[in-house]
Amino acid sequence: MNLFNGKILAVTLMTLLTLGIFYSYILRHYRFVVAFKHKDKTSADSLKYNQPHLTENSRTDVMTVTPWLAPVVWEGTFNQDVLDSIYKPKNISIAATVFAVGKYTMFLKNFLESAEQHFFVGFRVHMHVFTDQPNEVPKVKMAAGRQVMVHKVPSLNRWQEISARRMKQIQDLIEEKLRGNTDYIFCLDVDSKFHGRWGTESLGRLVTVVHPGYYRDDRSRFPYERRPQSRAYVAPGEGDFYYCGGAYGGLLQEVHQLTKTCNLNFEADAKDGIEAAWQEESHLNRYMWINKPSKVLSPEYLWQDFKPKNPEIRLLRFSGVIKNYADIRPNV
Ligand code: UD2
Repeated sequence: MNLFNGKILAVTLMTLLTLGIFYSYILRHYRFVVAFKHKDKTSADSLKYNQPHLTENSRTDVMTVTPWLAPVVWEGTFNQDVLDSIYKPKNISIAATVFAVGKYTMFLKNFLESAEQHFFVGFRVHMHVFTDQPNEVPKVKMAAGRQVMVHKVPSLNRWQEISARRMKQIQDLIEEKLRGNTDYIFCLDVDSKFHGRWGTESLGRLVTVVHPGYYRDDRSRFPYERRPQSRAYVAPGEGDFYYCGGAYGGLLQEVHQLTKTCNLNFEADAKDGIEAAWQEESHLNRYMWINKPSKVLSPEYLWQDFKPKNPEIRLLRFSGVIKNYADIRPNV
């Protein structure tokens, strides 16, 4: 009898154990199915792409990370599908500013049309055009979720002022119109055209572009402001790269801090009767020396049409057009 009861007990325990294992398997499988069903199709984990290898580098001909560990973005260093799949579900909003004062309105059509083809395609973009002649802003067909917004600004009779005053107007735009509805902002020169993708790979906290004219040079040749009495001063033996005034950006609050600081320094210099060698570009360079950018864009992101393409430039994305300064600027 005892033996019989023992056998029943053992069989019961075995059955319960088997059922338990089977139940936990079903439960795990069921959870997996549920998770799979709810998976966002645009998220990175649904993408198939080549395995990244720590012992391989896709670009060995150029610097791909700065000494302060900021990525330097070149064609071949990123996977655009992975990046887009990270930012797409976030529904980010990107603002771009562009100034066209006086004869520079002639550049707007190409700038805006090429931006539609290459600048954050498929994302929410607001192009903020600042001009003294709103009637001269061309009507450009924009994709859904993208818009041109025109802001009237006074015409000035010195190109140096037009260029430098942009910082204050960008600061005001952020404070008055963009806070709370925009994630990232890029500030761009109008006398330029997009030729290739400029997208999510360029996003970062504080983003700047290395100037195409100086990236192979020793820093002693960079055209930094060299007079110590200017707030844009960079001492000999200092400075990382020479950055363009024609393209920079990042998170809204970071660009706010940058434009506010550069503008304050520009104004304080003006009170002292000094204008930095390259106006706001000099102040930007000083700022980036002190506040290291979190992402550095290679000169693919602002080339100059008059320069032959160097071999390290595998994809030209944005480039300054050839222009006759004497014809288009209000002063020489
Ligand atoms: C460089 C910089 C520029 C700025 C300037 C120094 C690049 C590619 N460009 O360009 O950003 O830092 O040095 O001040 O890095 N503008 C007008 N109307 C005018 C004059 C200028 O709208 O009459 C605006 C326009 O948006 C133009 C920008 O100011 O793109 C810069 O002026 P620029 O292109 O004449 O200056 P540049 O070529 O010396």
